[in-house]
Amino acid sequence: MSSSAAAAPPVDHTQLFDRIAAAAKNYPKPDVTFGYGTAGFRTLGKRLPSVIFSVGLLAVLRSQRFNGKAIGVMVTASHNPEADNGVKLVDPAGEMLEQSWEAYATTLANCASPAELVAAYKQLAEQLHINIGAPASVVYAADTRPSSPELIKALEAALAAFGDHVKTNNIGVTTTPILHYVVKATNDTSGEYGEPTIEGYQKKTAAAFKALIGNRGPLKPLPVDCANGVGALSLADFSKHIGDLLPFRPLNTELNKEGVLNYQCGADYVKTKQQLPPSVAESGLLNHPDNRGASFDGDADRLIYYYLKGGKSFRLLDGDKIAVLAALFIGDLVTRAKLTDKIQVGVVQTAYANGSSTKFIKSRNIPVTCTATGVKHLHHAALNYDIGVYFEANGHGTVLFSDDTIATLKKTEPESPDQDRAIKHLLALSQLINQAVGDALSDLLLVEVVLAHRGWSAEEWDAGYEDLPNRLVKVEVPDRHIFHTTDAERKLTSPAGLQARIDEAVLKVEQGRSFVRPSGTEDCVRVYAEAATSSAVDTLAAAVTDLVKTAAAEAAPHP
Ligand code: G16
Repeated sequence: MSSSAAAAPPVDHTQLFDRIAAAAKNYPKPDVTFGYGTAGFRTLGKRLPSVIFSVGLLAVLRSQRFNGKAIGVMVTASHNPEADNGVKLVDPAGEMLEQSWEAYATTLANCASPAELVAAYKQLAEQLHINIGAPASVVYAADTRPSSPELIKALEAALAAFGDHVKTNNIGVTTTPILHYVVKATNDTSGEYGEPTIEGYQKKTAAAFKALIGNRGPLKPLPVDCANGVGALSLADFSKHIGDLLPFRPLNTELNKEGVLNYQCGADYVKTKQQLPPSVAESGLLNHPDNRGASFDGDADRLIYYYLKGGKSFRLLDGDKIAVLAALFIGDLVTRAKLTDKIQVGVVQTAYANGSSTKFIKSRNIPVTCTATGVKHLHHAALNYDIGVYFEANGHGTVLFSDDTIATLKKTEPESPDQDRAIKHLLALSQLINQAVGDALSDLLLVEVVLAHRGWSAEEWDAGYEDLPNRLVKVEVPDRHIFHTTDAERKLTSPAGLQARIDEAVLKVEQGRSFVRPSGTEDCVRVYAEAATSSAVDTLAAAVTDLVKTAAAEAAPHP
């Protein structure tokens, strides 16, 4: 492996296959069927070495498909428990792997022996007309999980089989969004996106943040729950670039203690339990009504805000609230920039979006699209807008500015100082917000910018609309794969008859809505319910959970 990929001698295919087979022997496949899910492969870390090895092979093929552009490999299980791990591929523009290739990843991951793997790899290359001797480039990183170093070794073993034809860049332990950024920046031939390094990300983000805050700083200290994950590192690094402009109060920053990653902390905990992590509550940092706090997840691609109303009662500011805050602010800037005829702002959500948020956004004449769960689906839909604001309720999301929008902003001659400021702010936002993928740190800075510009506290931000009471339940079932959905995952097509029973339960409660879908990252089925009152939503969530358990038990094979 080296940086001289283009100059390497031709590849002897037979020798390459032999090297792959020899290396693959060290990574035998366990007796598990793997599937490329919502965000790549996810399961117990100890089951994954063979999968990571096969992902290394696919990353090389994918890069060759794009004439040697860099492909990313991220080793992480994000919000999952510490014992889990995962891996996903990142496409050249920093986006999630194109969906048609997910099936190829699954095929390679399920090869039972080195010989089968080589045969499948060879067949895939032939089918896709890819020259396996062509140069390739792979950028990779991992989060802080204990199983990550072993998995990185498995990835490197696969890449090493290609010798000098594969250029590699191990950027080390970092967040998922930074890996996406580095991939995008590496492939950006214009050189405008930023330096393709972790430091380049920090510098670019800090410069945009400083420009947007201007003389509105320093901002009030912000407690940030880092979920005992890699976000703690990037937050500390970033802090050095902005000094006291936004003083962080980092919490849950234990990276070397066993069992603490995502445990009783982090964005998923807050969103699911609808309460402060005990550590944040105990810190007392939120006791003042004007204070706000934020939680990342284990790889810092999700962000949830919260505050204590009156210094006491917990209020959640989730992905929906962030989407509304961002969309209205950006919409106002577009109006002030006098570009409403050229730039359309739209919002993309999933079925998990609170019904009140969707209603509120529509009431402001902002179009809303609903997609299936998974950043890949939202990102794709957001590209249909000039400025696409996409957020999952769980705190995953970003804002995408189309190339045409950037060009329009750059070429518009302002006729007033206010129009000039609005254009400059929009351009700075496009630099601040990670254009590759949802990013907890850059989203946090976006929220802080909007609050500073509006002069709002968290409570004022929250005042726009009232969430309908809602519940999110994880239901463990013998086989989640029997659950199939349609209509952006809002309806079940199987098990037979279950959807009709859910519909009946929904009709019994005021403003009821509920849906069921299999998780793509955990071994469970997720039940979402919302209704007019807290007791009604409890009743609905319990009823649907029971229906799911009964249907799953009926479908399970009897001993
Ligand atoms: C991943 C995906 C998200 C998705 C989440 C939960 O998040 O990137 O788009 O919302 O999984 O998915 P599911 O309900 O299918 O388990 P993360 O933070 O784990 O990478």
